[in-house]
Amino acid sequence: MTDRIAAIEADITTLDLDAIVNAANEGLRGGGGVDGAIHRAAGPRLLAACIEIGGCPTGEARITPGFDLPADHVIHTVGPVWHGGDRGEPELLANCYRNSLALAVENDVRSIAFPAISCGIYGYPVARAVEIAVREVRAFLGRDDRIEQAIFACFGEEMLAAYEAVLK
Ligand code: AR6
Repeated sequence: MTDRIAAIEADITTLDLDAIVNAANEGLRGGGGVDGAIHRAAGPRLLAACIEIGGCPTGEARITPGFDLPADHVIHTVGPVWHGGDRGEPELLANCYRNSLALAVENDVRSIAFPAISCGIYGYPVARAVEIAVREVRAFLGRDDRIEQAIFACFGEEMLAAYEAVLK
């Protein structure tokens, strides 16, 4: 069970998996952070596919091809903006992981990587977000064996340490 979930220090755009998850915004129009990196690496067809989809409410997920990325698919999910924690942020963040994984299995995705959704521009406290991410991915993989590998792609040593503290 534990070997199906791992945290590694990596630029998520370099990972050759069935899917990588993007921490997008509701407009699905690209942006900064990991979203910008994914759009740059996937090429302009990704933005065209996102425009076609139209948008994605916070907590939900949408799927596109990976285009020029090594990954076959991009699952775009929209994390909550942190407002202090009493505006449903924990549940919305949990929904990002649940809905991304549900969409993954619907699309025969067996290997997937997540960035630390909401932990950058959206300001979610890292320790709290990591706890939710690990809890939700563990719970999903525990009840569904179709995901063979789930990776937390950490940008920087500090983020890796935050995941390792919760995973062990
Ligand atoms: N690989 C892995 N992780 C990364 C990468 C990368 N290449 N680049 C950044 N990170 P953020 P959010 C980490 O801000 O907080 C965008 O403008 C980063 O260090 O990308 O959900 C969207 O369009 C941080 O730990 O996402 C939205 O408007 C984590 O990814 C908004 O930002 C998430 O940081 C979403 O904000």
